[in-house]
Amino acid sequence: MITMFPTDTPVPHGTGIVHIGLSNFHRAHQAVHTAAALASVEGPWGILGVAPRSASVADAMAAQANRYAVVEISPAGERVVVPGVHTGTAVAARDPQRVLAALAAQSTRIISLTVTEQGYTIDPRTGGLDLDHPGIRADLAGATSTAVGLLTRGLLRRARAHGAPVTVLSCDNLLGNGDVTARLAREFAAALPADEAGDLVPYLHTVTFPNSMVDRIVPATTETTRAAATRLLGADDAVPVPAEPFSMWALEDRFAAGRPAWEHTGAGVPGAVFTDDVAGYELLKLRLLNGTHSLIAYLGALAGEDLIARSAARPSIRGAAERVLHDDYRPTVRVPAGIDADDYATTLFARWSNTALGHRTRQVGSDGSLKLAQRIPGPAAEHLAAGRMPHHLALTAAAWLACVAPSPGFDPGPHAAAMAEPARERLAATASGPVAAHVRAALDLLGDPLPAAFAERVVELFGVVVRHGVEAAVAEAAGERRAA
Ligand code: CS2
Repeated sequence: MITMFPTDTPVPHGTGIVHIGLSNFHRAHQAVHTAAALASVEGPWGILGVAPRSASVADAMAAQANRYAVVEISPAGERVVVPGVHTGTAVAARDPQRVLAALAAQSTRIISLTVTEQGYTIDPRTGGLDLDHPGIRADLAGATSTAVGLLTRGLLRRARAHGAPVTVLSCDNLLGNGDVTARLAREFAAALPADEAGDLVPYLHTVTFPNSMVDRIVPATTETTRAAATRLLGADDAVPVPAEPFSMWALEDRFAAGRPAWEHTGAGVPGAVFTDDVAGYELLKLRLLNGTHSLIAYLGALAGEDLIARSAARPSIRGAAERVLHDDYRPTVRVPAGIDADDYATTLFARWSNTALGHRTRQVGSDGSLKLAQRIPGPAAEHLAAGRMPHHLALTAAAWLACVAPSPGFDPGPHAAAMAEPARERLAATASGPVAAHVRAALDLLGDPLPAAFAERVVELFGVVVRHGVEAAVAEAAGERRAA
């Protein structure tokens, strides 16, 4: 039996969007903003939600007429929104031909992505496509196992079938996410056999790749989320999504074949901002929010905290977070017109203090080698070039390493152990050797080579964390104690 939840959103006519990555984030961000847009201006903007591999969310949504609840949670209370904008779901690994056909359909005007930092198969040394990645190698030979392979093969079909315009919209936390996606698609196309490349390369020039900044804290679904959804909907939902009330989206208005009226407020979220200064929004968010978030997560996990809100409530971690945000990140960003940096920072600390949300340190701490590549080397290089040591960026790197590849004999605790880290094995290989070499190998994974002085500071702080713990390392980074 199909459960229909009540929704204010009219069922969209037409599926103008194919979205790759049926994550909680997509379902609580782009889907809700699309519901707001459609409530104001109708259009063919239904979304086909494509899960890359796992069928669980796709199948559960299909059994619920593609609907689910977004449960907004804050200490002030709970509220439910049912976006109702998906017109179908698919699983790429199970049904690649159906997904390729949808990507190639003339009615598809936007292909959007939330595949997380690691889903882009980037080589951190070049910032371009990792042509040695086994999935990319398979996809160049005809498979569709990676997001870049799937997307680009879909675009090749479009080029061959009709050449109708389309926009590719990345909604992940990557600096210049549209530009990066365009580069990856071009590099994939260039590596294809000559006949395929010959058809695809000219078509790619017609595809637009707007940059976008996305922001909403969206934890993993738990039994608490399900219970809240049941209470608020009066029906069971197998796949509800918890989210904070805050949501923000800033995009470049470069859409080759139209777009939903995302500038409209509704469904509990403010309208998206269309701007030529997405870079300003991205830097502000990736550094002040995501960078500081990482430090709170790693220090918190090491201090035994399961939740971000409880970590941020510890005076020492709160102090370190203030320092990394104000001393190390803020001087490296140009605040976009209309945003007050002090208010922005104050709001961040309020968002991180949402005790009801249940956002876990292990979630923010996962995939650190890929996330920190976006959060540490750029701002660190700026400070070091100006002759200043960014102590709290060094502390972030040290705390990450202590969580995912500690020295033998140091137990980082269960929350650190539960963090996913694709480079865990590689990092483990150097963990029992000299700390300087271990730190160097870890920093190399983050890309941009940083001056030796930064690595030395990470070595010192890593030593303090594993010998004396979080409080001592925070004091050391703040200059209140000498390295022991
Ligand atoms: C977090 C982000 O997991 C993380 O790395 O920093 O997911 C963060 O919650 C979102 O980007 C908020 O928009």
